[in-house]
Amino acid sequence: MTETVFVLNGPNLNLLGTREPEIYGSRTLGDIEALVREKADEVGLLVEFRQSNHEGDLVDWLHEAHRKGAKAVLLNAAAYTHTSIALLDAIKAIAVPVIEVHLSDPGKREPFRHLSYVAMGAVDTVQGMGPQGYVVALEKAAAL
Ligand code: CA2
Repeated sequence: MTETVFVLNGPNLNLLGTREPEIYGSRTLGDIEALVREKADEVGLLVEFRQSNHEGDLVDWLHEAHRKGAKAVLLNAAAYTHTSIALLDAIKAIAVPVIEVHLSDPGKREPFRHLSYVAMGAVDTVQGMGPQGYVVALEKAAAL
């Protein structure tokens, strides 16, 4: 049976490629999805690629990944990374390993981005590599 990896993206990431290219690059979330799907085909994984601006959607999708027996979740929770105990609780509540992903390196940015609730539950973090970080995270998920 082919295993599935959920790739979940948080608020404002739907705007990628339209603003702040000096921080997030010029590629769109659709471009990143294409990169992820290419790697998934190569390593024999299915991908559920989603984005929401709503915290509860991300919580629901973490539960869904668990219910459906996903192999892993790649989670770029965007700003919710730094605020959401609800996401941390969801990550801890599910048996599916979560790999945290960020395009930028939040640790090298404003102090309010240095705390990551997601990291407290994630098995690994890939950050500061731009879109390629999603590919690296998928390779890590494949190896779990
Ligand atoms: O580097 C990342 O991937 C972040 O998760 C991006 C979040 C930020 O709050 C995190 O600290 C680090 C912000 C995503 C906002 O996306 C935009 C897309 C286009 C234009 C402006 C923002």
